[in-house]
Amino acid sequence: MRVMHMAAIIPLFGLLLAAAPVRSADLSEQTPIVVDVDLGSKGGELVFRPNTLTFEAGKLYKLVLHNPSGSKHYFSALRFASSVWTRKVEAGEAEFKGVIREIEVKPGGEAEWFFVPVKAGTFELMCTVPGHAEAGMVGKIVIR
Ligand SMILES: [Cu+2]
Repeated sequence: MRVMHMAAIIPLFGLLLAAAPVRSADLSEQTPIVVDVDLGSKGGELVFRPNTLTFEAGKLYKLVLHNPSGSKHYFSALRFASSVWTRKVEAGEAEFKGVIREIEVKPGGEAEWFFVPVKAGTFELMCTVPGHAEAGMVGKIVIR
């Protein structure tokens, strides 16, 4: 009796598996959601614009860091950086793969950070150039 039940269940299970939709498990193959942020301003203000960034876990983002100012700035959010999976960073003619901790953008420069947030939380963002955070170059990043 027991053997007959198993014989009836196994083909059914196979049918369910065959009917499951085929979906790519490769999150890095998504089309990235583009988010732009300015580090500093043309007028020399020590700000991030916008100063609050919100991301959703599991989606691929392309965060474009622009520096329209005349001095270098850092995008530094260490706890945030360890809560995302970095696909790559593109800057100039180079592409960087691996764990990213912080990014410095030179005057007039730009960097593109491709990542998938993996852990929810609220994180502090700051520029680590001496005096900049104190002058207001701070922000907040939310992963939900
Ligand atoms: Cu700065």
